[in-house]
Amino acid sequence: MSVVHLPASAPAAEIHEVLARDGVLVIDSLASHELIDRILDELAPHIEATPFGADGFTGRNTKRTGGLIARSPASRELVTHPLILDVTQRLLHRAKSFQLHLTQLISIGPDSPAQAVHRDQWAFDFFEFPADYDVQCNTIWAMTDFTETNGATRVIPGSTDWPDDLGHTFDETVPAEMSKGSCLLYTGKVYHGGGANRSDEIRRGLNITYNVGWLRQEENQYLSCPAEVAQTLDDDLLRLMGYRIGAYALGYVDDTRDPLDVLRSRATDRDASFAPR
Ligand SMILES: O=C(O)CCC(=O)C(=O)O
Ligand SMILES: [Fe+2]
Repeated sequence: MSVVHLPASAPAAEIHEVLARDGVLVIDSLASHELIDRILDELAPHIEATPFGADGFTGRNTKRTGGLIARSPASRELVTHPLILDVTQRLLHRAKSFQLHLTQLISIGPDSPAQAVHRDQWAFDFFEFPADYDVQCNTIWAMTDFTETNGATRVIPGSTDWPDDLGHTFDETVPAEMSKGSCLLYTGKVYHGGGANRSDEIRRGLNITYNVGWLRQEENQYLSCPAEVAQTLDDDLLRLMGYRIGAYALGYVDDTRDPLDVLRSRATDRDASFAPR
């Protein structure tokens, strides 16, 4: 089974339908090359300073550069992409809210082996979420072309309802090939993994993921983005980063204050403070 490709003009409902069915798809040419290049320029010194992975899973010849909200103002355009947020809302509709889970530029160097085939929702301590409850919606934006040779993400379309099993292999997967600026969308349940890079170039993918508001975020947004930078961001982005109350009362500050009000040094409207927003 191969990966479905839809054009950037596809409606959110159609994208969600394929995502819910296959667990994965590619939206072609969703971001301009100009935006991708601007993000890579902003990140260049940070990529340089990023250490290689410490184990086989993170990749000993792979760099994972995070903290993008603070480090790359241009990346905020991808984090808040309206079509992606619309599809995410549809996939994670069972929860009251969703939030930014992580931002990570994944640079797979030449001669890297493939990553182990896994589910991203295993990050939640391998908890077996119900088959009809999605907790995560993920993107990988192609910052370079993704080819089978340079390490395009490997996926198993249709594997979302399979039992948890650490033993799936590369042979069961297909490469999600796509052009620079395209976006791979996949759920927390679909089996996948970074591909082997057998080329002489670096494969770069920008992993931006979202999870339901009642689960912990993988990247700590409150410390990855310094408060003085956070104070310059608009409310919608801050709420997406987690400056909000999740579900009924998750994440409040001291006397049940809303975290966004604390950041803005203003009083919380008591009547509205626990209302889902
Ligand atoms: O880099 C990729 O293509 C996929 C990486 C991935 O799945 C992960 O790190 O969880
Ligand atoms: Fe993954």
